[in-house]
Formats: sequence, C-alpha cells, structure tokens
Amino acid sequence: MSKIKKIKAREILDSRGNPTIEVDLIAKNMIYSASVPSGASTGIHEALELRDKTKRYLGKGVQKAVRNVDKISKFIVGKDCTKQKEIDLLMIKKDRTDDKSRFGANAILAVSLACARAGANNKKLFLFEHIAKLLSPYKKEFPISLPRPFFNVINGGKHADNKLSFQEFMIAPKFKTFKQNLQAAGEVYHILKKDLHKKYGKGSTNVGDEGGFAPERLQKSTDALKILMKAIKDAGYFGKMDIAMDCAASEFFKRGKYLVDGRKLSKQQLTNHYIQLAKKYPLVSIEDPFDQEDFIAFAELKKKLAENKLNVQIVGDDLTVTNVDRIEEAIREGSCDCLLLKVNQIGSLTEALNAVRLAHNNGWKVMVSHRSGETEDTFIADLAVGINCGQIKAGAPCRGERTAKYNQLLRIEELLSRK
Ligand code: 2PG
Ligand code: MG
Repeated sequence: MSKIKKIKAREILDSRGNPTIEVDLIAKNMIYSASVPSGASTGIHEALELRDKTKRYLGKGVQKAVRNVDKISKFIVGKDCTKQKEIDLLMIKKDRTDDKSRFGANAILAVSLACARAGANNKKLFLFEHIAKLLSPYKKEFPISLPRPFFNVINGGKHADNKLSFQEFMIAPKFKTFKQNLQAAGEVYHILKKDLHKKYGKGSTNVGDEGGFAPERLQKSTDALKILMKAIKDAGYFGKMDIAMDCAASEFFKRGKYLVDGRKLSKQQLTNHYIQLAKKYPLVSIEDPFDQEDFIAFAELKKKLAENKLNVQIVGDDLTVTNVDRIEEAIREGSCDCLLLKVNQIGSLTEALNAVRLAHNNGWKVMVSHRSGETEDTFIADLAVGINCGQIKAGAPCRGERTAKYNQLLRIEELLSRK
C-alpha cells in the first residue's frame, strides 16, 4: 500500500505548440509525471478534451483542466496508487458524464497515467510489467515482445499543408529485433529525403506534424507509394519492409463522396482504389478507409480484400475511438480486424485496457498509437510492450516527441535481453 500524497497539474506545450496538461503525482516522496497528447484528425465520438476557449493560446489553453485536477485530487489523495482500476473508476464516477466533459478527458487521463507509473514503482515493477498485470491480473506468465513499428514517413491530410488526401504513409520493417527495425526505417527515411528532393525539388522535404515529409508537389496516393517503394529499394530493403496507410477518410468525406487525389469517389470506387493499391504494393494495413460512421463500408472492404486473397488488416481509429461500445458495433458488423489504441480517445488506462481485452477476445489485433500532437512522454512504448500487442505507430523516426517512444522501446528491448 502506498498512499497518494499530492497531485498537481500544469499547462505545458505539445509538439504542435499547443497547450496540454502534465500532472505530477506524489507517493512515498517520489514524483511521478505524465502528460497527455492531442489529435488533429479527431473522431467525433472521442472523449472530450477540455480547452479553455478564452483568448489565451487562441482558445486552446487548458487552465480549466489544470484546475479540475485540483478537484480530482480532493478525492484521490490518500488512495493506494497501486489500485489503478479503483482510482480510474472513481474519477469516471465523479465526472458523471459519458464523454468526461465535466473534468475533461485530458485532466482524468493525466492523473490515470501518472498513477500507473506510481503503481509500477511501488510494486517494484517496470511500467510495462505493471501494465501486463493490470491487463491480466490472474495470469502467472507474461508473454512480452517488442511491437513491430509503423513509421509514418509521408504526411498528408490534416497533418500537412499539401494536397495528399490520405493522412499517413507508413513503412513497417520486418526484422527480428526492434533495433534493426529502427535502423532500417531511419535509413529509408534519409534516402526518401534525397529521392524527394531529386524528384520534386526545393521545399519537398519539409515535414508534417508527425515528422514525415510533406511535399507540396506530391499530390496523389499512387505517387506517394511509388516514391516510397523507390526509397525502400534504394536503401536495399526491398522485400524486408511492408507499407501501411492511415487514410483518415472522415476528413475528405464531403456530401456523400470521398475527395481523393482530385477526384470525387463513391465508396464503391474508393473500395476498388484500395484493392488496386493492395494488389500493386506490399500493403499490410489500412486504417480508417471510410467515414467514421460507415461500419458497413469498412466491412465490405474487408470482405473484398479476403475475396481477392489480399492479406491486409483493417484498422479502426475514428470508427472505434478506443470505446468498447463502438468496438462492439464494429465486431457485430465485421468492420475491422485491428483496433487502434489511443488512451486519450477514451481518457483512462483502465478503459483502454478494457478495449484491448474486448479486441483480443474477438480475435482482433491491436496497434498502439501516438497522437499528431505529442509530448515527450514515453508511456505508449511501455503500453505496447505491456499489452503484448505486437504493433505500434509513433510517427517518423525523427523529431524528439516521436523518437522518445522509439528510443524507450530500444531501452526496453535491451532490458528484456538482459533478463
Ligand atoms: C491518427 C492520429 C495519429 P491524430 O489519425 O491515427 O497518427 O492522428 O492524432 O491527428 O488523430
Ligand atoms: Mg488514424
């Protein structure tokens, strides 16, 4: 038993230069900190990120959420920091809303994550081990492996000031160790930079929100995939790397049509476009291929891919928003076979772990994800290892807030190899 002595919050800046919340939680004279990320292409069913909507920081201040942590601390101080579920459920109960709009999902999550760090240390466990035990309290043995990383190296959609409709073009190396995967991705990233410069000239190697390149003159998904394949070949990794896309399709769904690469497509036409891409490129994962309300279109694409014997996972992000009710609906409709797990979509570690259990129990895979607005917090690296999900996306192998996660995975891999 280790009692929480004090909880204090502050406003800090995220990687896009917007305010976000950081919490310090004190237990046994140690300080445990956690901060929360923030999305740009957010799903409409996500828990509420509380913003001040005053003049400061163009409305994006989080001083209200900071003050709400004071309110939360009144009923959390004195509790045992190893009782993650009890603490999360108490915050949810006191919030009394479905979307955490009273305290703000950002305020609740920061406390939840800091509490997990304190709980781990008080149980003398690494954070990933503590998470593994929270996920499966009755298991004795924990299969723990490093996740396969998906690096977002070309940015479009809401994350870049260019014309690419699809938001993320990722490379997913398939080496045995995380260290090798990181090296391969780093090399391709630099070769891609040279190739882009050569083909599209000055300004083509500026980067988007997640550290991937955002060339203005690269306007079509096929052009992005072509140059990506070239970089993979030039770097000597042909056949050793797959490709994934996050289309974030809700962002280009306008009046019943999808505006893709300068064309207006029906969902059938867009389905065919995906099938063609999957036939031509080593595509293993497509996230949010359709609008966030269209469970059926997701399911039809999944069926069509199977009919064509194309082994591509369909990932739900804006569709499922780490919310068990939405995931249940996606399971009923057969919409996806992989859950994108974002802790701040739902607002507490306990609920995120419930989402993982539901996904795994129904044969889905899980991919842990960062947000486009990130902090230096490395929590999701430990989360991906702790739940043993096998997949993570944390942006390009570049920019501190992205490499923080990848570097933490390097440390965990080293640590596990010594055990
Ligand atoms: C996504 C994420 C992270 P955002 O759509 O998967 O890459 O973007 O945080 O802007 O929602
Ligand atoms: Mg997404």
